[in-house]
Amino acid sequence: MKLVILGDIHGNFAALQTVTAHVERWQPDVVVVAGDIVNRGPLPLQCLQFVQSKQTDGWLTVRGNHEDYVIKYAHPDTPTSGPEFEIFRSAYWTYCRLNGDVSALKAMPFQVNLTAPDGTEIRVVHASMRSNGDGIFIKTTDDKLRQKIQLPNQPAPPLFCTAHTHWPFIRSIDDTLVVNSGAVGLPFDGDHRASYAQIVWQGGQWQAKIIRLDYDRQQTEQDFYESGYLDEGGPLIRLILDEFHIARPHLYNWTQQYHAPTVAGEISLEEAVTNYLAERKAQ
Ligand SMILES: [Mn+2]
Repeated sequence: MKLVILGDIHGNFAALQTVTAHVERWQPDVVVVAGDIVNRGPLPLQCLQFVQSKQTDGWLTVRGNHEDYVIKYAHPDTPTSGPEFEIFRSAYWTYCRLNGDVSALKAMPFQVNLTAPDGTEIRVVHASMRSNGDGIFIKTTDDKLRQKIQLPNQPAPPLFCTAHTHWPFIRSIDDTLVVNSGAVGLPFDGDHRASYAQIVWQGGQWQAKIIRLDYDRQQTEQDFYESGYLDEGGPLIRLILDEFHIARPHLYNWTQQYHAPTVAGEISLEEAVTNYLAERKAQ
C-alpha cells in the first residue's frame, strides 16, 4: 500500500501543480489532502477546484483551521467591519474569491480513517485529535504527543498523519508512527521547497519519507500581485508574502505582539505591520 499525505497548500497553485505531478508519477493507492487548501495564499479557488477535480481519482480531504476561518464568513453574525475584521480581512478576501460558496469546505471531515493491509487503522487529521488548530511539532514532548494522537474512544493508531505546523517530521512513539507532511505551499522550516509525505507498507510495517520539491516560486510571487490578494487582502498580506519569501512564520508572533494594541486603536494595522517587519529585519 502506497499512501500520500499532502497539506497546507494555502492557495499556492504553482506548488500544488509540481507536487501533484510528482505524486502521480509515484502512483500511490491513496492521496489524502490534510487541510488548509485555501487562505493565507493568492489562488484559493484554483487550488480548491483542482483538489475537487482529483476527488474522482480518489483523493480525500480533511478540513484545516483555515477552511474554518473562511467558513465563518458564511455566518451572518460574523462582523464584516471593525478592527477585528480588518485583521481577518484576508480570510474574507478568500471567502469572496470562493464566491461565498463554502459548501465544499463544510463537507470536509475533521479526520480521515483508512485501513492498513493488516486491518489496523490509518488516521489523518489536520493538526491533532484535540482540534484542527492544535499542532504537533518534532519537539512536542512524548507526554503531550500521546495526548494529541488519541481520544478516550479513539486509541492511537499504528499510523497517525498530520500537517498544520508547516514543519515536516517523522517520529515514532510507543506503537505509532507519526508523520507530519509539512506544507505544500508555505513551509516554515526555512526550506522554500514544497513538502509532502510518501508512506509505504513494507514488510509488515510503515515506512515514511518526506519529499521536498523545487517549483516555480516566481509564478507564486506574481500570483500574490496579479490576483489582487496583496492590494485587497489588507496589510497582513505583506506578512504572508514575507512568510513566503523567508519560509518562516510571522502571523503568530505578530498576533502576540500587535493584536491587542491594534484592536484597542493604539496603533493602526498598517503601522503595526510596518513596525513588525522593520523590527524583524533589524534582528
Ligand atoms: Mn496551515
